[in-house]
Formats: sequence, structure tokens, C-alpha cells
Amino acid sequence: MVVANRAARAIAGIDADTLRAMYRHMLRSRMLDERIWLLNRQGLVRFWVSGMGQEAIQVALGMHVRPGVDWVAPYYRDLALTLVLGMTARDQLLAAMAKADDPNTGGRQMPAHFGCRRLNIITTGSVVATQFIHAAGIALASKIRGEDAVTVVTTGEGATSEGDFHEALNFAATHRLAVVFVVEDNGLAISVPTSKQMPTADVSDRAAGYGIPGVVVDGTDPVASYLICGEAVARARAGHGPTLIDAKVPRLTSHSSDDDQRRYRTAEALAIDRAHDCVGGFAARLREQGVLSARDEEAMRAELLAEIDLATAEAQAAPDPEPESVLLHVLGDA
Ligand SMILES: Cc1ncc(C[n+]2csc(CCOP(=O)(O)OP(=O)(O)O)c2C)c(N)n1
Repeated sequence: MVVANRAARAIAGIDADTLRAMYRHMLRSRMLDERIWLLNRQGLVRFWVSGMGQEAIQVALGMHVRPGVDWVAPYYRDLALTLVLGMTARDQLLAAMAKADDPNTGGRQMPAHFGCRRLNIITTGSVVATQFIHAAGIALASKIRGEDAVTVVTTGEGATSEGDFHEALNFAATHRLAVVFVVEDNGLAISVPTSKQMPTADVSDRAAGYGIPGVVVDGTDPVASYLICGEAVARARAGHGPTLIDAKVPRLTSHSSDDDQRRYRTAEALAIDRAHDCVGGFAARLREQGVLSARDEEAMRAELLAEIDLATAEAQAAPDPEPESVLLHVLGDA
């Protein structure tokens, strides 16, 4: 990769190499997400739930996690987060195409239900909010074992209306567990706006009820998100307990590949979200600050495209699971 400006300034104490790495992670996720969407439209991926618009907070969070040491309970929009942790484009495409070598579950999970034993990414449940309980339990286990592992758990804001969220917050706060709760708040649960989910403006208002810090961050700003996530992870690791982060993000696509948001959102609302696209916004900011040149970006795009093209070809050529193995991991391994 060509890096034109080594002497570029840091932003908010984050050095230029880290800023470029953040942008590369965001762009990689966006380009892969777009590819998977196309494969869905070609009938090669049967379903997709996109993370487009939510990459900045996911990358910022992932960069503070020690892969394979800390624990991650993700939700279905966390393509960027799981890529930062070490899942590859090929891993993601094998899963999306339900191939036998899918590292999540060998082709048994829905697309976007991430999981990777090697990286301590626990498999994603389709039932929203169950991940909070898993996260609190894992963090309790880490505490009992005397380990300094931090557990991060992510969610949309809609899932915080479930009882599991409140139980997990209460338990983690009471036992000062090393959990970071990150809400990727895109303002919609499928078609239901936040105003119909909760009477408070921000999910982070809930934190006061459990005696833990609750913070709002612009989840499209990778710099602000990186600083906030860093504080929360450090706090958890130091034994000071959980933090609830409410990251405001847009939702750039329909809820999933199976609905059309133009049926339930106005053209103005869609335009506002598009104007808050973190990938384009961060590229412009890095260019202004002299951190990323046009040549850097071009080289980055070419390199990522080659990676994604190769991963697509490999995943397409990979074998499907054997039909006889259909009950494996369902009713036991016999
Ligand atoms: C317990 C449960 N209820 C309902 C659903 C159906 N469902 C799947 S995603 C979703 C919306 C969740 O919205 P939010 O938590 O805001 O996340 P977002 O999709 O907006 O990122 C719903 C209702 C489900 N999977 N599980």
C-alpha cells in the first residue's frame, strides 16, 4: 500500500498510522458488505443484514479488543467488528454462502450470524438480546478465573427493550463485571422508530438506574468512538465494572435484504442518513488533515478489491455441506 504522508498530524492524540488503519478497516467492511449485497441479488447469498453506516463505532471498538483473549458477543450488523478482530473476507463469504468450511457453524447459521472460536467471538443468536446474558455470564467466568479479559457486547437500540438487557446490566453492574455494552443506535428496529421503543432520548439514560456510566457518542465519528471505547475497555479491564455506550449511527440500507425501507421511511429521512455516512466522511477528514492522500486511497481500494474478488471466487468454489451432515450440531454430534 502507498502511504504518502508519514509526517501527517495525529488527530486527538491518535497517530496517523492508526487513523489510516481505522479507515482501511471501515472501507474493507463497506466494500465486502456491498459485495455480499450484490451476491444476494444474484441469488448466491440467501439473506443479508447490512452494517453499512455503522462501521466507525465497530472499528473503534474492535481496535481495543485483544482477539482470542477478550470475548465478543456481537450482533448481526457487526461485519466491521468481526473483520477487525481477524475474521477474513473469505470467512465471511463462506458463512454468507452457507458453505461447509464456514468457520461460524459449517453453513448452519443464517448469514450475518457471526462466530469464531479462535477469536472468542461467540455465535450470534437470532433471538435478539440473548447476547447480553451470555456476555454477563462470560464476564463472571473471567472474574472467577482471575483473568483480565474484557467482554464486549453489541446490540441495536430496539433489542434494549428486552428484559435480557436490563437483567444483564443489573447483574454486570452489581458484580462489577468487565463488560462493555455498546448500543449501535440507528433509530429503527426494522420499521419501528426509537420514540416507540422508549420514553427517554438515549439508551444510555438507562445506565443511571444500574449505577454505571452511560455515554452518548457520535458512532459515525471514528475518532470520538475510539476514545470513548478505549476508556470503557480500560475501565472494565481495571476492575471498575461496565459502561453503557450509546453510539448514534445511521442505517444506510433497509433492515435486511428482504424489505424495502422506502415503504416505511420518508425520502428526507433517507437523505439525512446518507449525509452521515461515516466512510466518506472519514476519508474527507483524513484528506483535509493530510493523513490520507488520493493515491493512498486508490491503492487501498485496489488492494481490498483484489482481496474481496479472490475471497468471492474461493467461497463460490467451496463445497456445500454434505446433505448427510444436516443433523450435526443440532441434536448432538453422533
Ligand atoms: C426476541 C426477538 N424479537 C423479535 C425479533 C425479530 N427482529 C429481528 S431484528 C429486529 C429489530 C431489532 O432492532 P434493533 O435492536 O434496533 O437493531 P437494528 O436491526 O436496528 O440494528 C427484530 C424485531 C427477534 N429476532 N428476536
